[in-house]
Amino acid sequence: SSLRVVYAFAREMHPKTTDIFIEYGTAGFRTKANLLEHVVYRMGLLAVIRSRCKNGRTIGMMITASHNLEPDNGVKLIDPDGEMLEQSWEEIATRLANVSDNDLESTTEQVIKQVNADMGLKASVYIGMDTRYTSPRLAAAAVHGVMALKGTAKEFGIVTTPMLHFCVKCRNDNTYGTPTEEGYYEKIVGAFKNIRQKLPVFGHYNTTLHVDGANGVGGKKLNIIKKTLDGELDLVLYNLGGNGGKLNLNCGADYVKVSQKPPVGVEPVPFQRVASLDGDGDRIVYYYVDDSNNMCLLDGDRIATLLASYITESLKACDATHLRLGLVQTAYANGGSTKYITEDLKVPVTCVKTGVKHLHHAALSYDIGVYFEANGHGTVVYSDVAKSTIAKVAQEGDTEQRKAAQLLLNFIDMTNETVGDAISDLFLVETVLCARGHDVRQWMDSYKDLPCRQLKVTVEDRNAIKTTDAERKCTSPEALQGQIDELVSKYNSGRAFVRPSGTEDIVRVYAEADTQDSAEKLAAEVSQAVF
Ligand code: 16G
Ligand code: ZN
Repeated sequence: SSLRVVYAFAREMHPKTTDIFIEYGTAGFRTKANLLEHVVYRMGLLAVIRSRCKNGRTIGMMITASHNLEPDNGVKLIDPDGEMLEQSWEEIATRLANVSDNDLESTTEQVIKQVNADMGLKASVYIGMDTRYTSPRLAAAAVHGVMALKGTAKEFGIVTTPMLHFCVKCRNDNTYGTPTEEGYYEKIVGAFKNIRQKLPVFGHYNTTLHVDGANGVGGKKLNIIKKTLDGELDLVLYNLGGNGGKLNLNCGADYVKVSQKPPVGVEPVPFQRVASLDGDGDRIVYYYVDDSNNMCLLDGDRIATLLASYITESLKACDATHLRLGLVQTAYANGGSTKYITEDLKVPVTCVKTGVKHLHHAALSYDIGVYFEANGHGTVVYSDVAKSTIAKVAQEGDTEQRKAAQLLLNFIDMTNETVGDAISDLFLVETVLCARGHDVRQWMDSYKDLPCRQLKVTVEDRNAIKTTDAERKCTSPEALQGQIDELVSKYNSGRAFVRPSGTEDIVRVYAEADTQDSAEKLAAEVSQAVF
């Protein structure tokens, strides 16, 4: 058959050169770039099969390893609504990635049967990549995979991960926007400009924002956006990838969050507002240094509470408080934030397992769901009911209500609802700060974080650790949770948990307590118990 030729081609062009088992994890496949070519080729095949299962709707393929350093790369698939690949397909992806070249043909046939794909249908795949030097070669392998099964591949070149999610969504639902990079700017940046015409700058808000681009794609795109802004926001950009700056090295959202240090290349100026993006532009954290040069981090929890409180106020102004607003967090959310959200904002909180897909899914069960990981990945999702209710108020409410609702509609347009998006989130945060006339200190003053510490522990088999209750309780090894409980009980406001990492061969330990000293001690003691 003609497919025979396809598999022979795969063996020659994108041979499997390693026996190391690779798994479709929390963020797709991610490993050293030189181990990935056959994997990406095979994901091209799978994307075509997936598209045909979805009646020819477009599937996305993003080549990136996000916040990992330059030598790594990765690939993940995007479902037709711009969401992460459906979980039940992860096992299929893993199987296809690991079979030998000889078994590729029969395994592909098996998969096609198993998922009942009609291979007579057309298929469409959108392919994007980050700035890594290994990305173009991998994107080419992706295209080969798509063409091998007679799908249509469209390459977007270098885009942020959320831009590709957005384009996939738009391609399958043209009410959401135009499926191009320009369409993205038009909708998201356009909405921001609209809002700024309605909101005068006042109070302590300063239109200058400093941004660390992690030497990745997010900074590059902000540099394009910057030229289209007209005083609404003055972006001062750092770490744009020039001058030998290395991707994610001592910079970017992950570095800033985990090390709690300012990124290289950004001079610490007291109380200056800085945003730090990650390597593929789907995460953002803010920070400033105070007058004693202390690092003050405004992470995903802070952004989530800022957005949730603003939307709550907007719903009141629209007289639409019957819409159920909820917030979704993971076990990493600081206890201080959870307390503030439930007790002060009176917004319900759901806690789920680490990984964007879990948060996104849980957020969809509210009329308006705000979700963020503490690491800065998150967004807001609005149900159709929420959107139509607000649109109705914008038409039929009294003058004040109409004004509030129109502003909220712009706010929704500015949101990339498909996935966490550093650029969209940046505009959302800037809007709320501007609307309130707030600077970073006033933002920080809304609640107090509990001191915390994260540690990594290397163990023989990280999967020996099993958890339940959104990873907050450990079920195996059997005695471990008892030990953790006992350690935690010695500290005021103590909390700790352990979980196997989904992206590295380690166990992660998290601890918080009333003082930094206690948090450090508790984390160290729990690590000992794991080891
Ligand atoms: C991935 C996840 C991120 C999660 C992180 C946890 C996506 C797109 N990304 O980067 O949400 O926080 O993994 O890593 O789902 P860990 O399992 O190593 O702690
Ligand atoms: Zn990322």
